[in-house]
Amino acid sequence: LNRIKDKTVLITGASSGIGAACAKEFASYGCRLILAARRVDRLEALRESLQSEFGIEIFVVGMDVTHAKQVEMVLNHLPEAYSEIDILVNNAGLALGLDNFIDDDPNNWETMIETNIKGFLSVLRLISQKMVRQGFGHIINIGSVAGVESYAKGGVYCATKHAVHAITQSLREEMIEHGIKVSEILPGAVNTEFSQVRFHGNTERAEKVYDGFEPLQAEDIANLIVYTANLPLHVNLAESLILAGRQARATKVHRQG
Ligand code: NDP
Ligand code: 8X3
Repeated sequence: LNRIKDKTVLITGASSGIGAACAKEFASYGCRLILAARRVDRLEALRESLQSEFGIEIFVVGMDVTHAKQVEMVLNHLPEAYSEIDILVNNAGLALGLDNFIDDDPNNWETMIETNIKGFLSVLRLISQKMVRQGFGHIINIGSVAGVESYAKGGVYCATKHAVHAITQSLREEMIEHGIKVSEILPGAVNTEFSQVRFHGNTERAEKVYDGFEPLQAEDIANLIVYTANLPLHVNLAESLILAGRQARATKVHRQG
């Protein structure tokens, strides 16, 4: 049953990985899409391919979530046809570095906090306000297994995802009186550009993360996100922890070969 046909979906971080896979999955349900990220060339290419495959309406916009003013300009001035947002996939985010705390580069911390907490909040605030005015909506925040446990060398990334987890739980409580659902997806190891970004383009180190086991794919997460969005109004799949088949915790993976 398709309950989300013609719904308008805003996806942040749509230029790659989980966000791009979500764009395709929502497109296959006939949704109207707003795709946001910094790399507009990638978004344009995605728009072309999804429009020709699914014939849907797509609005592409360059938006750096760390620039609060830009986020406000973009989200408060959406074209008329896209001005009501039914579903937010608040996905833009990144990890930088995997080093002992005492050796780590504080610039990495700064960027993760700016993006995963403050950028995440900028989008969340404006869209929550919009949804309350509309009287409907569904917010789907992308947390992480790192938001419910912590591991050595990843303290600050884990902290940012713990923030996503806390804010999601808190907002869920505030939004029930407005009929707005707030959900969180908490993925384990997903093979996207995540590790390339984390290790500043060191492909060898990035590939090692997924050595010897089959990681999740972006499409696995997109399927769960769309499943969550497509549930009936009286059901909220509030928190979904999704791990790889051979994964028990963030850093506990069974590797073979
Ligand atoms: P990717 O690196 O493939 O995608 C990240 C996306 O975030 C890109 O589209 C990027 O777009 C966007 N982004 C990053 N910084 C900004 C910014 N300042 N402004 C706007 N957009 C930005 O990684 P994933 O798809 O894996 O990551 C998506 C989300 O999933 C993140 O929040 C991540 O923390 C989370 N996650 C990932 C897991 C994994 O193992 N891969 C596991 C658990 C959670 P652009 O660079 O064009 O701006
Ligand atoms: C990404 C998953 O385990 O690298 O959030 O932190 S992990």
